[in-house]
This record gives sequence, C-alpha cells and structure tokens, in this order.
Amino acid sequence: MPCRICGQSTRTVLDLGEMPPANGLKEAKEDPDVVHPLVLENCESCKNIQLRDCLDAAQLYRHYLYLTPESPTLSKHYEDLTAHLYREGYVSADSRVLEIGSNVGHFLKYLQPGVKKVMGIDPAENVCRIAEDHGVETLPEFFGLDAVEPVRERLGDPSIIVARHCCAHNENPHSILEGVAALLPDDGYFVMENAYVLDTLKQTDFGQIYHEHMFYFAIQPVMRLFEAHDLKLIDVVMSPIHGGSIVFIASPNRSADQERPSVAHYLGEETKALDRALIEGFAEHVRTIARDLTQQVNGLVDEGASIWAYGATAKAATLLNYVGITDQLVPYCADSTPIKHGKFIPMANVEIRPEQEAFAAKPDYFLITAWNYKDELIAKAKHFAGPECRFIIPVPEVRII
Ligand code: DWN
Repeated sequence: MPCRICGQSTRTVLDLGEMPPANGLKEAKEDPDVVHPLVLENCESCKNIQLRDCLDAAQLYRHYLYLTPESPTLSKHYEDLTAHLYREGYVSADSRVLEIGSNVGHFLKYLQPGVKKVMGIDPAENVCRIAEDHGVETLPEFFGLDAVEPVRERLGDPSIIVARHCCAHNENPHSILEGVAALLPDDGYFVMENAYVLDTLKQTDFGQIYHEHMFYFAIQPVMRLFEAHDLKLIDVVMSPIHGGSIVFIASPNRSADQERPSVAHYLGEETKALDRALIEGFAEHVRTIARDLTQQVNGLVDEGASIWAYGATAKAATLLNYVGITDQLVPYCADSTPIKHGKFIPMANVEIRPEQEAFAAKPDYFLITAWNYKDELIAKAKHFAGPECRFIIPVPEVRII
C-alpha cells in the first residue's frame, strides 16, 4: 500500500494477524467474530507509520462505546494542556473553540468557563447526546469540508480548532485538514494531539495498534501533512497521557517568529531516534512480550490463581487476542463505563463487569489492560479490594507488582 501521507512505497513492520475491531464489543459470547487484517507498515521516505488495511469510518464511529473516563490522570493532562494554550497565547477570553472528535465534551468543559464559546463535533450520535446533556453543544457529524458551514453558523469563526486523538483515526487525514484550513482564520491555531510513535515504539506499546488507529504519527510526516494545507507547525508539546502523546500546534500564519524552539528540539531528537533499528526492535519485542505474558498467565492459572483484566480498553482487544488470552484464562474485565457492562471483548470473549463487582470478587491478580492509567487503577484496586491484590503489567515488559 502506498504511504497515505506522501505516496511513496511502504514496507511491512508487523503483522498482528486477523483481529476484530477493538471497540466492537459483543452483546453475547456466542456472537460471531468479524475479523480483518491488522498490519503495520512504514514509509522510509517521510517516516510515516500506518495501517495497511483501513476500515470504513462510519462502521467504526457512528455508534461508539468509548466514553472518555473520569480520571485524575486525564484531568491533570487537561490542566497542563490548557495552561500551555493560555501561556503561549493560543487561547484567550475572546476565543471561539471548536473541538473535533470531542467525545462526551470533557476537554471543552475545561475550556468553557474562560472563553467566549465552545463547540464540539463528533460522528458518534450516542456520544453527542451525552455531551449535550453535559452542556456542550455538539454536532453529530464527521469533520471535513462539508462541516465547515454548519460549524460557522453555530459557532462563528473558530480562533482555535482542537483535535485530540482523532486525526489518526481516519484513512484520509487530508480530509480533516482541508476543513481546518477552510475554517481557520490567518491568526488562528490548530492543536492536534495523538499518541506519539516514538513512545509507542520505545515502550513496545503495541496495544496502540488497532483498526481505529490508522496512523502512528511522527513529527516529520505531520509537517508534510500540515504543509499540504498551508499550515505551519509552530509548537510541539510532549505529554505522558495515553502512554506518551504529542501535541502539534500549527497556524496558517507562516511568519518565522511564530515558531517556538520546541519544534527544532523535538524534530532533532526524533530524526536521531526514529530509524529502522528502532522499528525492527519494536516488532521483535512485541513477540517477546506475547511469549512472556502467555507463559505468566498460564502458569498462574495452572497454580489455581484467579485473574481479572482491568480496563476494557481498545488496547485490551489487541493485547489479549494477539497473545491468545481468552475467557478460559481471564473470564472477566473490570471497567468503569456502564455502557460496556455485560458486553464481551471480541474474540477473547472476556465479559466486562463493573469495577465494584471486581473489587468484591477479590481476584488474586488484575491484568492491567489500561496500562496508561496503571497508577490510579492499582491505587483504586488496593483501596477497594485490599492491599494484598497483585497486578500483572504487560508493557514495556511483563512484570508483577
Ligand atoms: O485513541 C483512542 C483513545 C484515546 O481512547 C481511541 N481510539 C479509543 C480509546 O482507547 P482505549 O479504549 O485504549 O482508551 P483508554 O482511555 O485507555 O480507556 C480506559 C478504559 O479504562 C475505559 O474503558 C475506562 C476504563 N477505566 C476504568 O475502568 N477505571 C478507566 C479509569 C481511569 C478507571 O479508573
């Protein structure tokens, strides 16, 4: 498949086999599993990493089961990001803020008190209704050129457009960027946050690979993507959220004094680090984790231990299914999201239950399948289920706490 950023040829990095869509939770264990190839490929020309086979976005996102959780880790991230946006002058009391892929509106809720107006746009109709109930006006649509006028009618001209963890979720990110370029005034800003590929590779965070993540963004291909729409990358912020994320800030204003030193700094680091050895080492390490985790979990179950997964994440589907852990070894997964309860992680057939039920069951081990929230999940489980609880952490290497 040619690179969907620059059009050059790509090579396969890792083939995870046939996998179900990660958020395609099943109503019943007996429901058939629908699977599609999950193959990661790399363009050595622009350094883009992408999925070879992309699923239809409407199929993935029109009804969506991922609702942004309540989490101190996430709240801290919102505070840090908001503080940066104000400090650097990207947001002020006069700002009109559009968020693309705004989910239940948590981030906009943060910004709402300090700016003129906020508005979200998200393709999942069920999620938009929740956001509206929270007081965040949200248009139930995909963002692109077609959405420009409907947004303008409701919000006016946005001075800043935010897109957190959604631009890599689309086979053709150019379609989003076209809409951004059409809507943003010359003195406006575009803020795009994604899992950062260097962190994904260095942490062997292969749970990030699932059909929703069609790109694994690095600075170099993103600069090309922005340039194609006359946007200039002017700032880069790194964050530990979701196992290591990057925030790209771009502007149509191309004057040289806009660019912060962060761009050259992180671009320099990335250029040195993102090479074939890192990518091939990652693929090798994924196989090591799969082997170690299967051995560890099988060994514990053979000794009579009970294990629940914790966090019915999209990453859980990739981890469990690639490693080959099913309900035979791990029958249940604890999760705080009510609409996931009673459903089953596809293929692995692990049933999702409320957290309090897990704490009452007091399993011997929790397999932490939301390792991006590891510290707060461990603290919660110890508090409610008892200090003797033990935890299996799958990445960056398998270990027991
Ligand atoms: O990019 C994406 C990221 C940002 O969010 C999407 N494609 C889908 C989703 O991925 P994920 O499912 O891997 O996301 P999270 O945020 O790691 O999911 C956390 C899960 O853990 C949620 O289902 C809620 C649950 N949870 C919990 O049960 N107790 C979370 C916390 C903080 C808790 O205390």
